[in-house]
Amino acid sequence: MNRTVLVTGGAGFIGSNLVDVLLERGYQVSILDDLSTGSTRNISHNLGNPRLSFIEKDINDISPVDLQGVDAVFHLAARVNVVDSIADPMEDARVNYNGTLNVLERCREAGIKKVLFTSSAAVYGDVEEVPTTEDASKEPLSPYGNHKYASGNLLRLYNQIHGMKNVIFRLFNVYGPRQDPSNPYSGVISKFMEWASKDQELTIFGDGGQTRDFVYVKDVAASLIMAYEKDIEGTFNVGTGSETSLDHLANTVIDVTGSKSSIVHREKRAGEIYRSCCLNKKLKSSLGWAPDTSIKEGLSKYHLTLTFNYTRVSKLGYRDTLDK
Ligand code: UD2
Repeated sequence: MNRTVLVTGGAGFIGSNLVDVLLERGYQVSILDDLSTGSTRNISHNLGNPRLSFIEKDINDISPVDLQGVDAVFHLAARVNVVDSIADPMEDARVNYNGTLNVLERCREAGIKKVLFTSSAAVYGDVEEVPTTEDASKEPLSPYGNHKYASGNLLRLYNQIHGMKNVIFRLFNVYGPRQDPSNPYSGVISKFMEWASKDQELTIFGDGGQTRDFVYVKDVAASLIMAYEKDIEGTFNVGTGSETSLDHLANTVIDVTGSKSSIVHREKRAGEIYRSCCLNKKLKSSLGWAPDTSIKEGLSKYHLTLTFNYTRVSKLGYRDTLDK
């Protein structure tokens, strides 16, 4: 197998974790990232690696030169803020839809045979079927979800018309090292971990009974690589298949971090779905393994990376998951 790959969004939260595992497994990796939300901080520990190159560029400007010698593209670059996508749907479309189209067009011209794309649970909207299968209805509630869905359709079209193979991963609530807690709409776990480390209150919006399927970022990275190495194709939910309530999450964060934080409940967020969880049978049967780090285990590993030398601990984390 050719081990030269390009990762769009490789300086972001999920992308940089993916790059760590790719390099560990001996791949030659190009990162293409415009650093709009990603950061060189996330990849600085790898910048001296001769098997890594970094191209600072918007996915709308990707050129044939960037794809020379590349066998497959992991397309992760995106604007991920749902609220921003409602405030500025044109910009969301420019990056999340047109950007994907440009990646596919340049890949077609360069003769690239496979694109692996990270879509989102946001394509389903407020679906009745929980746990949710890949075939559930798709009624996205935001331009972000809509553009992720439409981009998945582009990949299917490129498969039908040009024979380009694809993997579409619909990610549920991903958490772990390098998730940025600074935005009001950052992932809840990154915020809880930060508050807990300072013994500040953990704020739960609503009654705390709402659930999410929290999946550890290293499991997502390992699954993406397995999907490439096993040459599977198609659309897959990526989650643990377990629901965790926000009350349980907050208590587990306090437990794992040994924090003195208390928990407060505030008014629920408008327009929010109550339950979210995936059925991950399709991914499990196709890969023979799936993201299934328990919430307590994932939070403990995440906490370790915040507390001790990140690179050393993260390597242990990868070894754990890939050796399964
Ligand atoms: C997730 C995705 C989003 C989109 C959406 C689709 C993340 C970070 N976001 O949004 O991109 O795909 O799913 O359904 O994965 N909460 C609190 N306190 C806080 C912050 C959040 O209680 O300080 C609650 C929030 O009300 C919600 C849960 O935590 O019930 C998860 O919130 P989130 O913002 O991490 O993710 P979510 O599911 O809204």
